[in-house]
Amino acid sequence: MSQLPEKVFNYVEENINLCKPDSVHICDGSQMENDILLYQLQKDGILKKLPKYKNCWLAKTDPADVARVERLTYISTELKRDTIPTPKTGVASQLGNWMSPADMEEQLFMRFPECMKGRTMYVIPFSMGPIGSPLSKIGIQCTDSPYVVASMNIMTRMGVKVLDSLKDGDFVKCLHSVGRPLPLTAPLHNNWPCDPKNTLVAHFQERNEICSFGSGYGGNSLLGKKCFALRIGSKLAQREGWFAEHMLILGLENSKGEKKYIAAAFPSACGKTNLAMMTPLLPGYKVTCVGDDIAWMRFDENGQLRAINPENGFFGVAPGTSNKTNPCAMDTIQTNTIFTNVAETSDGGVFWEGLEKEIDDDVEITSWLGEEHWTKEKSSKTAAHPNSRFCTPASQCPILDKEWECPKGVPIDAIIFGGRRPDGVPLVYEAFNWQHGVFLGASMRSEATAAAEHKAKSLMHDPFAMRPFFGYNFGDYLKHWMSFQDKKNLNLPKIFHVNWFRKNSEGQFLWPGFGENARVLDWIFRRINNEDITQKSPIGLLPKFDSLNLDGLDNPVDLEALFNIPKEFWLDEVKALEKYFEEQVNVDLPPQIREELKKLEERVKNSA
Ligand code: GTP
Ligand code: SPV
Ligand code: MN
Repeated sequence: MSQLPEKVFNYVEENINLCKPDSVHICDGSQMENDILLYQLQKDGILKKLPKYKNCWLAKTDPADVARVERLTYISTELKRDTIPTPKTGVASQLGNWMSPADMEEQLFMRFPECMKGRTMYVIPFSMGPIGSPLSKIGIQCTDSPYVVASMNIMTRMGVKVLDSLKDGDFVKCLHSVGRPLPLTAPLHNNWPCDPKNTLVAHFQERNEICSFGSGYGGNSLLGKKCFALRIGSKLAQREGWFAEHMLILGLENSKGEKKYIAAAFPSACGKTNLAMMTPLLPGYKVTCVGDDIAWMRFDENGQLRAINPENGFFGVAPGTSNKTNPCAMDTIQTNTIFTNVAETSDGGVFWEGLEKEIDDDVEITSWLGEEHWTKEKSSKTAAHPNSRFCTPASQCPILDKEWECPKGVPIDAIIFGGRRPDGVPLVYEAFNWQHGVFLGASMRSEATAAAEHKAKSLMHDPFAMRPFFGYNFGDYLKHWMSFQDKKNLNLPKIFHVNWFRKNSEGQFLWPGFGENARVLDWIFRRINNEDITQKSPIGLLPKFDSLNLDGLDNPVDLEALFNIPKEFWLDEVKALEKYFEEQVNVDLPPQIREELKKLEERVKNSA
């Protein structure tokens, strides 16, 4: 304790006085510490060893604690307007939840005092981004969950070594408790302590502080991820002139050895991990992975946009991951991985929807809910929870980019937006310019997924894939993005929109997706080189006839169905966007976005 820098010491002491843990453990980040922790987690029945693999573990949570809780996630600023745009009268904001710092203090005071009694408080110094990179930031998380420590050890650079680069500098304060002091007053489910009734995830922007109570799961508890890297991060980025985004980063190399880096924002569970690790099915191309979820980006002194991945591991959606769809992820998770809420097999392995063809016929499956001899035919429930995840070290990814820890970041040549759009939205199109590109980000919509508490299948607005993660007023966020248009000597990347999820009238995907998405990346690559392969459409630049490389595709695709732009659909889309912007962003909407919407409407109206 006494070796901690003074500011850190004071923060830890405050938390000890508030939460009253029985003991305190400062994480050194060593292998031995991790081994002991995993042993303890196993002894306490929180993790189960998976003997089929090396150092792999299974956690099953309380079934009431399986995803982020957006409605219990708040940003606290003195002025409400600094957190969310004032919606139109009578409309509830969908762009985040605000509470005044005073009211939030009161809420926290009802939860945190003595919340760690009988437990150990772990102090985790961690770096988001390579240690010492000028783009990196440091956090200190105090938590009473050893599962969180083991996960943070994978997801961040963690341990006392981080404190060297802190010196007198500032850090983001992160306090987390599962909210179940000992002795327990009610039994646990699956030995998973949590307090869903009192869950609260709070962010104080003015003092770079996060307090999370009651949930042990994912983005609620691994505070470096969504809370720090996106919500606090986006605010830091606005103040300091950079971007903190819900984006993957990939490297793309063609057969001539020419290389580009691309960042892409898709909403949760819409394909970032898959794209970041894809095995291209278009010969000649190589994809390398820099990050699968979050990008911190800044223009350098030459006006080149550069990105780092602030994370150190992947917290990826398990269902749908297989050797067919994502062999690189499958390779990555064979060792040193913590699985949460997946099903287990009688040979000591894991199972989830999508692995049907990859398990032996004679193994038995036990579902995430503990249903033994689970079969698809017999059971009404899925084997794995739809938001079940693997937590695995990035360093194990077979296609990890050589420059992934480069302190100055990798140069970004294109930005992609996308989502799950069953109708009307073409496979790929390019923005006319930066302003139109920002409009495309602002206009993103997608089918709801299991990564949060929403009902699936409804179409939700999810601008920039950031709706659950904005750290400040979305109108101001748009102004921040727009501000770069007028800055001198910036090499603004081209912006694209993709949709792997368009369906035919039978409800089948029109595009094979996964490794075949390399064909779309190829088109984007050639556009970065300014090849003349576009044609104008009312919504943006579409691939010229025949410019998308379809050579060697297993099954023919219906290009007309993939690329047509139905006039009625787009007139409705314009109306939906107009309503959304008017109701949700209201007076905070930058005029340029309103202008782009008007121009879109005109172009669609005047189209054939
Ligand atoms: P978060 O970690 O929640 O941010 O999700 P993500 O954006 O990383 O999504 P991920 O890559 O894990 O994919 C989520 C789901 O989408 C999985 O079930 C995938 O199988 C599916 N998916 C990914 N790419 C494609 C694609 O190109 N086509 C189709 N049809 N499905 C895809
Ligand atoms: C997401 O929901 O976008 C995730 C998972 O990446 S979580 O860490 O739970 O936010
Ligand atoms: Mn994500």
